[in-house]
Amino acid sequence: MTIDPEPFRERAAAALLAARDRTRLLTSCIEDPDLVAQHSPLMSPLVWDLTHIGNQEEQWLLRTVGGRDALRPDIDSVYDAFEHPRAERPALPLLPPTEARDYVAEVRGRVLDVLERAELHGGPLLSAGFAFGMIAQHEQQHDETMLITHQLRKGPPVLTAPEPPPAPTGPLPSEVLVPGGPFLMGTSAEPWALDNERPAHRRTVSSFFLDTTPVSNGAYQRFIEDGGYDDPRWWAPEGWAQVGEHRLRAPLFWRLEGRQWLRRRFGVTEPVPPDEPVLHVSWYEADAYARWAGRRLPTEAEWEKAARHDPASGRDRRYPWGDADPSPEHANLGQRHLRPAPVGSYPDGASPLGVHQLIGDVWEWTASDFLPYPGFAAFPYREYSEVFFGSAHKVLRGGSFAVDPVACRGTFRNWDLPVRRQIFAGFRTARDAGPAAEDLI
Ligand code: AVJ
Ligand code: FE
Repeated sequence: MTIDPEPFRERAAAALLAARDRTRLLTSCIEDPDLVAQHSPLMSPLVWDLTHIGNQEEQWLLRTVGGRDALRPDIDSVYDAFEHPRAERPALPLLPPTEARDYVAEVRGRVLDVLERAELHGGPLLSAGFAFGMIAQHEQQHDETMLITHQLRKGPPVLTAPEPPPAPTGPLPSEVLVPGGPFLMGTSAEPWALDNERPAHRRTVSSFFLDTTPVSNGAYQRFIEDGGYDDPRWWAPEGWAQVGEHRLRAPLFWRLEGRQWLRRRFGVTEPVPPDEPVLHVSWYEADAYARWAGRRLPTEAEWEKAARHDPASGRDRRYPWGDADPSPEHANLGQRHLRPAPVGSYPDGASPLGVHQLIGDVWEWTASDFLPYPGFAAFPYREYSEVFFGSAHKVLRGGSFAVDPVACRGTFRNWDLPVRRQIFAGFRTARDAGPAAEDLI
């Protein structure tokens, strides 16, 4: 007789497997000394991320959910992100690459055994397999972090991927009117949504115009050439200070050769493609561009309404295209390509109002601070979200080409410091529609 497995087990095993394939790719394409080296003080050595992935999996899935004995309790503290800031991690007694690989493989073997046949513990942690979904998302998030480290690393290219599909020809309107009114923000239904996305609650936004696509490199270049980096009028005071202190002239990884902008991308130096969403700008740069353009960044609520609300049915869906899981026709996700796709790509992923590329390509900076929703409850640990709430961090939405579908939804919230430039972030702009627009609706 076979035991009837709970329906989440297959999905959980597939999500863990997909994450591990990617982790293996990112940690096997360079030699061991490059795994141990620190390629930027902003990042951990890759081998720290690798073992941290396994250690989190051991703590949550093996010990808590599986009720099994600890495998390596002695290393918990070395791989606790809160005990050791990134800059200090190279000096820690890290497991060397071979031991790190053996450790994560051993944890995974035991976890799959737990998943397949054991009695599972954990109450709400296990509802719809949440703990497994959380750990698969955690691994994918560190895979994106490791991809950022690869981008910062000097040296010849080691990663390859096919080019994204070309954008369909034909001009799109530059902006779309999103009608004001209430919608349901956040979720209480999505089984693997993280604590900061919960609970679903009513929000009302006024009518606003939103860019049809993310801001392109070509548009951003016009800001540069118009002296955007020389004019304090466009900048928040802290942003202007960053421009001065670090002599910013352009997005991270760009440099001018003669009159041409070049960029470095995963070890390749190439001309900046004008039709691609701009990448590697800080919140301050995004904010300054928007002010220069006579516009502003959208709030987080505006972004989510544009991405989820279907005015025809009045429903709030999981994605701009509806409730179906993302496919390669919908969005540029999952490191399938090593760059954003040209603006106007993915017509099948557009929202009912015709907003493109809300999901995938580039994380989009929003105007909003990272704050809890009404009714927020930290789950399962305060250090995932709660300790970051406040005015220090800005919210990013939509996910980049480096985000896996398991860690990407219309409700998903990312956050970072407004000075950050190494993350795969761009933006789009908005403007108030004003009372006159109510007549257009
Ligand atoms: C949600 C991307 C900001 O990488 O710092 C990883 C995700 N949390 N391990 C981060 C996370 C714990 C987090 N971000
Ligand atoms: Fe982590």
